[in-house]
Amino acid sequence: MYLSPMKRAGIVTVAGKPNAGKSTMLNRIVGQKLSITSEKPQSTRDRIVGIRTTDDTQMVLLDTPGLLEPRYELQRVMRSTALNALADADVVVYVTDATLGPPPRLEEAASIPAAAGRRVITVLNKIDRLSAEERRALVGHAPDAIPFSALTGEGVDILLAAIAEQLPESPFLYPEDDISTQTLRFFAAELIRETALEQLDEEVPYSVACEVEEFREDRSPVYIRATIYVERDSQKRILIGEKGSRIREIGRAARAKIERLVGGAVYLDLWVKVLANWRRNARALERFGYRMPQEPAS
Ligand SMILES: Nc1nc2c(ncn2[C@@H]2O[C@H](COP(=O)(O)OP(=O)(O)OP(=O)(O)O)[C@@H](O)[C@H]2O)c(=O)[nH]1
Ligand SMILES: [Mg+2]
Repeated sequence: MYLSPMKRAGIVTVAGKPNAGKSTMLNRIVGQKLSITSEKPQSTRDRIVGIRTTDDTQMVLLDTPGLLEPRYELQRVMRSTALNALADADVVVYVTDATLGPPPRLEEAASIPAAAGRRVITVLNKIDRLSAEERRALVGHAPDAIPFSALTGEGVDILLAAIAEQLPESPFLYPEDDISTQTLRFFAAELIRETALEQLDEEVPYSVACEVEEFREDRSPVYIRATIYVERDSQKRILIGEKGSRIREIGRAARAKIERLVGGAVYLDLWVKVLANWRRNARALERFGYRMPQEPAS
């Protein structure tokens, strides 16, 4: 009798310090741009789900906000989101920035207690930025970590094999064709926020939130009405720019990204509003869909 080999499936949480390259890695592994990326730290604020399914293995990858010491409510929510995703993990991929030298242990980097049984694969990301000599020295210091580049794809096969080996035997958790559990509407809001991150400087990008109020897929072009929120009038003026030039440029670039996402023409109706100090306001955070801490974040 022929028995088909047992499948493997599980949750793979991608965690680490801000700006280490977690989101770029998730996109590389899933093979599609899902999670927004930015050269500015703290771009990811929520748990982003990306699913990679091959013949016998399904990885449900959770991208997470960079781990840091929170200074205000939004950062507390981000930290608790990351810690909850770590608690849910079958396997943790700890992404570190190779240009910063030998990485501390995850527990140290994240100021969390060591958890017995947590399976952690450490990745030395951005290895493409090291000289051959720097690379040899780093690998000597961290022999168990995987040299990796989310940018060039170096190390991907080694990482995927290491993850697969650690995943529990299990039937698939989602249909084989799914690549995420989040909606197009959610990703559209994220792409608008990513574009704002690209085009704004200093404090303004951190004060930006985006809400999609209407998403009409039954229309052609797809109609999307969205609002970018900032925290102060002065930020609103910067965001709108001279005679509306800045917001028009953000809208144009964001629309092009959303068109790639939905695979068709989009009409983006973009507005700017002020919601004073929303980052420090639990009610506002909830309204933007950020997950409030279920337990006190450590
Ligand atoms: N050279 C190089 N740059 C990389 C690599 N991976 C990511 N980057 C860059 O590093 C920056 C941060 O990448 P992200 O993927 O946004 O980092 P993140 O860890 O998700 O950051 P947060 O969400 O803010 O915590 C971006 O400018 C990326 O293009 C890599 O392997 N090599
Ligand atoms: Mg990120």
